[in-house]
This record gives sequence, C-alpha cells and structure tokens, in this order.
Amino acid sequence: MKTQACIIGAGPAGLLLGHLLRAEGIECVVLERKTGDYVLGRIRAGVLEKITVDLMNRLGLDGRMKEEGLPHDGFNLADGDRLIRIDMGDLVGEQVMVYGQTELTRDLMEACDERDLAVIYEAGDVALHDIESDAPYVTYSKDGSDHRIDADMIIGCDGFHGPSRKAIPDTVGKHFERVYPFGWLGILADVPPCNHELIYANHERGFALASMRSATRSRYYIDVPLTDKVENWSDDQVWDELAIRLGPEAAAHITRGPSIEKSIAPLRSYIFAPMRHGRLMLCGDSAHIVPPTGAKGLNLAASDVYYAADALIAFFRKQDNNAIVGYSDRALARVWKSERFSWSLTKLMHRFPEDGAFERAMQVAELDYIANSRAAQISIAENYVGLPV
Ligand code: RFL
Ligand code: PHB
Repeated sequence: MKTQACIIGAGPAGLLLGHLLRAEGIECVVLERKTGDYVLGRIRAGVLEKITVDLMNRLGLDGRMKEEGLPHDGFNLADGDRLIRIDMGDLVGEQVMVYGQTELTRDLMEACDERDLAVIYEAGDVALHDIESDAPYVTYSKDGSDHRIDADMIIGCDGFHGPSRKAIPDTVGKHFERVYPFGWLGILADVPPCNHELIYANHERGFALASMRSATRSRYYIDVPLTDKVENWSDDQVWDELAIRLGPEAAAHITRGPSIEKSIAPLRSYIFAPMRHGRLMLCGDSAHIVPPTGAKGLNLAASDVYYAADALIAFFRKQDNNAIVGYSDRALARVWKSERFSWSLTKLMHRFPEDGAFERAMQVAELDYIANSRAAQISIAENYVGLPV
C-alpha cells in the first residue's frame, strides 16, 4: 500500500492528526497495536486546555464535548488546612474543560468512517524502515500475514513504549529524564464529586487529587510508593486516605462508592530531542512524558499535533519542507515549558522520601506565598490553562 502519511498509534495524538490531515485531503493510514475497545478502556486525562478544545472545534467534533464537558474557571491547591483557589477566569480570563480522554478519543474514533480516516487496529510487529531516505516505509503483521506501507512521511504517535522513537539512531537523539519515587493510585467511581472544582492537596501523609468526569462520576488519586501494588489497596482504604489528605472541608462532602477502575501509574518527566529525524516526526507521549500533576500530557500531544499538522499540510500542499525542518524546535519550545510547570507543581505538592525539614518548610512557604500573591497565582493560572501555541 502507498500513502502520503503513515501514522503509528491511534491514541488521541494519532487520531487528532489523522483527522486534521484528512480534512485537508491528505491521504493517511493509522496503525494501532491494540483494539479500539482496549484504547478506550485506558482511563487517563481529564482536563483539556484551550488548544485541545480548539482542535476538536476546528474538526467540528466538539458537539458532545460542548454538551457534556464541564468548563472550569478555577481549581484549588490544599495545604492541609485551607483551600487556595486559583481563579483562572479572573486571573487570566480563561477556562479549562473537564472532559475525559476516553470521551475525546471516542469522539475521534466514531468520526473515522464518515471522514474516511483508515485505522488498522491490531497491527502487530510495527517496524519503521529507511526514515533517513526519501522513501521510508512501515511494515506490520495482521491476521497472520505481513504488510508494507510506503509513505512520504511517518508520524510516531505511539506513546512512550512504541517503536517510533527507537527508530531514531542513538547518535542523533538525546534523552532527558527524571523518575519520581512514587506513583499515582487512581480510582474512578460513579459518585458525585466532593467539590465542583479540582483539589490538589499536599498533606503530611502525601498527595491527593480530587477530580471528576461528570456530575455523577468522580476521579481521585493519591500518591503511593512505587513498591505498592494496586491489589493491596481496598476501596475503603483509598477512601479513608483521601478523606484525610484532602482535608476536612472536602472530606465532609466525599461520597464513597465501589471503584469501577483502580490502577497505579508511575510518575516520570522525560523529553526526547529532536522530535523529527529524516522523514519521521514524533508527537505526544512518544517524545515526552510529564508527571500528571499539571494535567499537561494530552494537551502537549494536542499542541504537537497542531504544529505537525501545520508542517505536513505545507509539505503536501506546497512542497514546502521548511515547516517540517522547523517542527522539532517549534514543538520543543512549548514542551520544555510544560515540562517545567509539571515538574514544579509535582515538587510543590508531593512529599519526597529524601526531603527533610528544610524542603518541607520551603513547600509551606511557597504555598503561603501563592495564597497571598496575585502575581504567583497568575503565573500558575497561565500555565495551567496552557501557554499559547
Ligand atoms: P497514547 O495515548 O499512549 O497513545 C499511543 C497509542 O499508540 C499505540 N501503540 C502502538 N501502535 C502500533 N504499534 C505499536 N508498536 C504501538 N505501541 C503503542 C498505543 O496502543 C496507543 O493507542 O499517546 P498519545 O496519543 O501521545 O496521548 C498522550 C496521552 O495519552 C497522555 O499524555 C495523557 O493521558 C497524560 N495524562 C494527562 N494528560 C492531560 O493532558 N491531562 C490530564 O489530566 C492527564 N491525566 C494522564 C493523566 C496520564 C495518566 N496515566 C495513566 C499515565 C492521568 C494519568 C493517570
Ligand atoms: C484526571 O481527572 O484524571 C486528572 C485531572 C488533573 C490532573 C491529572 C488527572 O492533573
């Protein structure tokens, strides 16, 4: 098979990019290792920045998001005693949209047939070839036979563990990494949220986050040591811990219920550079990971896709290679700033095992500074709603 753009991975990055290219009449094929149901079963992001909402709007696929999504004007940092409200509406005049990654992915998936975006699910052994040449290709296996796709460009949207990044030679790529000594235990339950806005809490016993998917579905997290196993946490233990860490005000409004999903995700900061080599471009988690504290992962995938689509449209429409060449620097400039924000919020809101009384006092001082400084709140708010693309 021959196509213009071969996209690897049908997560949000791959599907968003595929739709943006198809909207311009560019031929493309998306290869996905898993089934569609498996992709939808992964419970991940919940907070969308303007860039992500805008891309869904540009595609005309934001109908359900507009109806069911929850626009939020503010969120809260809790320091054990009080809630420090970051009023994004007042501070920077913007909002975020609470709408699950699962729902966004479903909206993109369901539009594939109608928009003629071909997605090949359960594509095994995906491998990239000759990315440094003008005739790159991808091979994969499906239903017992081997296949080959020749493409003008390959776009790796295959997440942190996919093959795309690994196709860039070690002599070219550089890795920047920070692994954190804890993971987030997440619980999803069909109960009303304890608060109408998110609460990120730094408590003596550790971090907690109260989030939501709708007025009747809640998403909560606590940080746990990396050695913990999800089987060792009963639902009751998680609810007990949340009630302590989120503080008395939130605890009074927690409704408990059976978990419908419970999992532990390790925390990592990671950047791979460059994000393009030869005929291969990387988008989203394939090139970078942020700890979830800033709610940036999916949104960075969306801003990469925005830049990549721009570059690919110029390349296919006007044979202009400059935007492809500039893609990595353009995307990385925003990636590094989101990495910085995610890292700094992670440091502020978590207790690190190696930290002593001094580091703790620094966190207390910083939270008190934020509580009393409009300038500090503006800085947090402008990062949280998303820096301009
Ligand atoms: P994905 O979603 O991992 O999709 C990659 C796709 O590639 C497929 N794939 C392959 N396909 C073919 N061949 C192979 N060999 C392949 N290997 C992999 C995979 O099956 C998959 O379908 O990456 P993408 O599209 O870059 O999207 C990134 C986001 O998923 C991720 O950054 C966010 O979920 C991160 N994240 C959050 N981001 C936010 O913006 N806001 C949040 O509130 C937020 N909360 C979170 C999060 C991530 C979390 N976890 C579990 C890591 C909360 C959590 C707990
Ligand atoms: C979520 O709702 O899953 C969520 C919200 C905010 C974050 C991370 C995850 O920072």
